[in-house]
Amino acid sequence: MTDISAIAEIVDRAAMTATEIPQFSDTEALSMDEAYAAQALSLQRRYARGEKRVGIKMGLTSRAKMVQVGVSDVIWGRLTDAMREEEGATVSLSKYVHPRVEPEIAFLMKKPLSGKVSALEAMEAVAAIAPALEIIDSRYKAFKFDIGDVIADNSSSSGFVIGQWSDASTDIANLGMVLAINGEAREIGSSAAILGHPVRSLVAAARMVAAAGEELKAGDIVLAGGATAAIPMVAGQAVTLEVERLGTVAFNVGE
Ligand code: OOG
Ligand code: MG
Repeated sequence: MTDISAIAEIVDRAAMTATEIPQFSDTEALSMDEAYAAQALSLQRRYARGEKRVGIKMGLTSRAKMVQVGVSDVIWGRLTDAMREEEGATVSLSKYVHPRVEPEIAFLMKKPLSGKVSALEAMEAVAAIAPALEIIDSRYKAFKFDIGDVIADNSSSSGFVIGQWSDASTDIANLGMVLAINGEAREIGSSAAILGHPVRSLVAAARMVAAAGEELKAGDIVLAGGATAAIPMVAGQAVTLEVERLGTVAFNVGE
């Protein structure tokens, strides 16, 4: 039988100490249920150390992301206050194993949401929308994992930066997104790459948290998932995301 609490401790320690670990699937693959149970338990360990849950992130909601990591199911993970980096901050590489950055859209919830909801119901629960950069850092060697591995590892959550909030009525169906490094465009995409429309990611989020007995709460942040492939972070990079209509969000990569 798989020891879920032992797995939770391994992934928690790996994230806390920025140390890489072998994939569980090298020896015995985790089922999705086991992996989500391990993720939930690993987050309990963070909460016990004083971190606060601030929302969730959706993952593998675009083709580009699925292709990059070779996993093609939508997944989710939890965000805590300790993962948040300020807009314009210099983010130190020392906290991470082999971080990557990817362009996202963030929702701020004004009402609780969970279970089977329509796109309209989902949008009615949104207070604001912002451009966002997610810093993902798989704790597995060579950034390689199967679906159970990545879910247990909190879906590679490790950092995020949120730009200025815009009105929730902003049309986000097909917004140009340009991820630039040191002023040079490196990944170009559209918000439509996120499940056809980012609101579908929010609909999926409501359904998936409900399956775990949880809900999206007022004040929660929901990251909709990377619209393009992620870019490895290297010291000295100035990372900027410009989203049509929503504006820009940026940070610098330090040593
Ligand atoms: C898994 C997390 C995926 C996204 O936005 O698709 C994710 C990974 O790529 O390590 O955050
Ligand atoms: Mg992401």
